[in-house]
Amino acid sequence: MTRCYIGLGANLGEAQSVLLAAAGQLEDAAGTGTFRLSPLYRSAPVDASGPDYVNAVAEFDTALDAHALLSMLQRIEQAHGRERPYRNAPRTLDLDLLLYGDWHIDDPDLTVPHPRMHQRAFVLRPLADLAPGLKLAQGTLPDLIAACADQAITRIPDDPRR
Ligand code: PH2
Ligand code: MG
Ligand code: MG
Repeated sequence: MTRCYIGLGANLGEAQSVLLAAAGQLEDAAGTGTFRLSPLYRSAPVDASGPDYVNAVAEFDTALDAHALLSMLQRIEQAHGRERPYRNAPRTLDLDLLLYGDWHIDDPDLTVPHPRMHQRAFVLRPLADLAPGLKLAQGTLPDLIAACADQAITRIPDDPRR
């Protein structure tokens, strides 16, 4: 089994429910074992425009290899796309493979660790909630988080119903 971290993002009107539904699908697909979802964050778009995003990170152990995991993420993204055909936006949900064990993968369709994760507060903040001691090649999470202090991000209060 390999411990993986998945970045979840959505910026539709119902972004939070989309994201929580996707997290449930990830948990189901992950099967037995640990599954943890970080707190949710609202974040201003980084290198993008449009509404604010809801972001989170999921952690679980998987028996899938990295490419099979990527296919699973794409299937879940597509399922949400198909459920909202009236939207013009091509992407209603973004599931990014951030970390796959300590693997380094540099394939045309998959780069792990995610090449921009160390610069994005919307990844680093929820990742630090789950794994505060984790170190990336670029530095510790607290140091990397301090370096993107200019990015607007707030934690969404926990919903006691979930
Ligand atoms: N995803 C992007 C580009 N910019 N900004 C925020 N705040 N959250 C995201 O998930 C995000 C982004 C491309 O995937
Ligand atoms: Mg992304
Ligand atoms: Mg993506």
